[in-house]
Amino acid sequence: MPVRTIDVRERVMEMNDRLAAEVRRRLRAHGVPALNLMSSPGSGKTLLLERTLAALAGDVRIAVVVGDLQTDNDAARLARHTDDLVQAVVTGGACHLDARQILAALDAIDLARTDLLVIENVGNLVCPASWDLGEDARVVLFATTEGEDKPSKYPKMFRLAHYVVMSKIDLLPYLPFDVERAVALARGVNPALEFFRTSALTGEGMDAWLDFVRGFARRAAAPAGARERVAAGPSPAPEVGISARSATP
Ligand SMILES: Nc1nc2c(ncn2[C@@H]2O[C@H](COP(=O)(O)OP(=O)(O)OP(=O)(O)O)[C@@H](O)[C@H]2O)c(=O)[nH]1
Ligand SMILES: [Mg+2]
Repeated sequence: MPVRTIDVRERVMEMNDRLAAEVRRRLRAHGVPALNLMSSPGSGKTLLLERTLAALAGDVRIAVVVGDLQTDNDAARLARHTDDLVQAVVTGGACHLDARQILAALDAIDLARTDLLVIENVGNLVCPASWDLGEDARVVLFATTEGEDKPSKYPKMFRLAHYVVMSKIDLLPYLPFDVERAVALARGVNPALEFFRTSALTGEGMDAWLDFVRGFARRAAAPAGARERVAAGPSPAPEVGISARSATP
């Protein structure tokens, strides 16, 4: 009997691409841009988001979808800082969010009164890179506690990102972390990357990040033609409309 081989992974990724396109279509229909926040576990995604929600309350209406392996701890932390919706996705062990989960979360979000969607992905520097969620731009947090070499060790995450938030800079006096080398290694992987340097704890560098978030929400709400050009921010996005299939590890 002939053996038929089915590339399951390929099909799963194709399906994700289709669902991500649907997420993108729905968000664009409402002029809502989306950021996908990714990093290793504990790099500071939730604290950065907590501070961002608190600082921009009453200014930018931010809806949040947050993925967690097992708990809704992060969703509970974030919900304390916003009246807008925080949608928790417990992935049950999966190491990344996928577009189907974002699409389901959108059903519970009032997009007509949302200026910006921020997705906090599952803490992982590998899996989330391969999954297009329908975002306009990808932000990777890169904590000073992680060592400068992370862009070289996990190049795909940095290659497909648009922005890097170098987090926990308040710890620099205590760490053998060379910021310039870290930036150079990241730019070696992706020369188009733009950097922020923040401490969500002390507030250092947060103004530039908050200006960016404010601007990202506003510019992307511009009329369709302009939106296409600006949704990914001030610099040309390396790969807008990231294809999950072309991004397999
Ligand atoms: N010193 C310092 N600590 C920080 C900073 N940002 C976050 N932290 C701390 O780092 C730890 C992890 O922060 P989280 O915001 O939970 O990190 P996360 O990336 O959301 O973690 P996961 O969702 O588990 O992947 C917490 O104890 C934070 O208080 C910072 O700028 N400086
Ligand atoms: Mg978190």
